[in-house]
Amino acid sequence: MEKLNIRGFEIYKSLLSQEAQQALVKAVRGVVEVAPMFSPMTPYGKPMRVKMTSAGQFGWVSDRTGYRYEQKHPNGNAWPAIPEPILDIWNEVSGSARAPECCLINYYGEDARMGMHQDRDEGDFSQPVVSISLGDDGLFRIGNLERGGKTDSIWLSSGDVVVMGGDARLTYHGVDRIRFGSSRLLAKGGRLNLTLRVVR
Ligand SMILES: O=C(O)CCC(=O)C(=O)O
Ligand SMILES: [Mn+2]
Repeated sequence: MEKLNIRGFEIYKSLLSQEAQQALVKAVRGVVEVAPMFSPMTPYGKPMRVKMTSAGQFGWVSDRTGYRYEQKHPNGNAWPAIPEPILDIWNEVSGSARAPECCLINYYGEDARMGMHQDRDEGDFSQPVVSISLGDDGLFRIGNLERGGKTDSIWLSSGDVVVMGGDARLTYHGVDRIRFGSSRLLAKGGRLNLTLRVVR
């Protein structure tokens, strides 16, 4: 394990063992059985390139009316609880006394990416966002508190964990591309990213 700090984001390289990563994949599979992945529409009318679902009291959804947290999956079911092995990571690295209320699960297939954005749909920006990477490597870009300007990029690999908090809580970030097939954790390839968030 190596801990880096890039623009205030704390990056724990290789925090999770292979066994821990496998346990997380199993936990995600359990979530997806109840709350299937879907391809959200952006408010601008373009489908997102990532597929997503959530666990927890709230799930993050996007459609023509905007981005927001909802207490139900688009299929009408409540989101499943956040699995214990995922909560354990929050407890280890977040430094927060609160519990996460959402675990957003993003799946990146071969051509998926995520544009530069801030995570700003939550009610308390003193609470960090904790991000867990599984599967293929993803090129993560870290910018500034305002759009534009210089950026730094780092490859996030399976088992890496990033804490986006403190003064960097509203820093712009995104994923430019993935290295499809770089990991054998997921049988069909691709990258899973889990982000834990306190919503209220
Ligand atoms: O996939 C990642 O590493 C970042 C995901 C992200 O920024 C988000 O879901 O808001
Ligand atoms: Mn984000």
